[in-house]
Amino acid sequence: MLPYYRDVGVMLVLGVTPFEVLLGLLAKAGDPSSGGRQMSCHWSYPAARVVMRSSVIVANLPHAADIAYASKLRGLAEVTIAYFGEGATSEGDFHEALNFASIHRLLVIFFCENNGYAISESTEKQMAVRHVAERARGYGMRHATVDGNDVLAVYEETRWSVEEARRRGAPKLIEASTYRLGPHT
Ligand SMILES: Cc1ncc(C[n+]2csc(CCOP(=O)(O)OP(=O)(O)O)c2C)c(N)n1
Ligand SMILES: [Mg+2]
Repeated sequence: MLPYYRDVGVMLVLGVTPFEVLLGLLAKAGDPSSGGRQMSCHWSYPAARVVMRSSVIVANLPHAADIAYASKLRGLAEVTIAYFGEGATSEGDFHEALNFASIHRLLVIFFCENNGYAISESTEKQMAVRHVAERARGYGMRHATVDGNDVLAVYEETRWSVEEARRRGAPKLIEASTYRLGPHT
């Protein structure tokens, strides 16, 4: 699991407690991600197989493809999930990661949380397609769109996609549509 900095929800589902989230926000030694040394929400949680992300947008996607490649070489049915914003899809690493995952038929779910903005750039200003999911076709990859404000729909789609990845032996791109209600940070 390679979560994004928006993924408090993902981390709570994986077993991180609200108290531990607050320890991270207040840079306390008990913060499970980094002992309070990294910026908050830069998750790391070895017990749940969560890999620490860097602050560099999209860098977690090639890492996800590489981890899935390692799983394949080891003959394991592990599925890797990487989360990111729609802004990440305008950067080169996004395309390299999806291309690599598709060619090698890796068990990786690319999960885009499209909140309409990348800091101050609206979606229309940074991509010529309406939906991030449309980009999957260029890599011969399956895709799905889901209402990102419907937690049960997101859970269902994710669960289904993990099983589908194992069954088909192939990656998938999910786009969850949501809206950024507040400022960037
Ligand atoms: C490579 C890189 N460029 C720029 C930044 C600065 N930056 C941090 S968050 C962000 C916007 C990301 O937008 P999006 O991917 O849509 O995610 P969101 O914050 O909207 O969830 C940018 C440009 C960065 N961290 N890394
Ligand atoms: Mg965004």
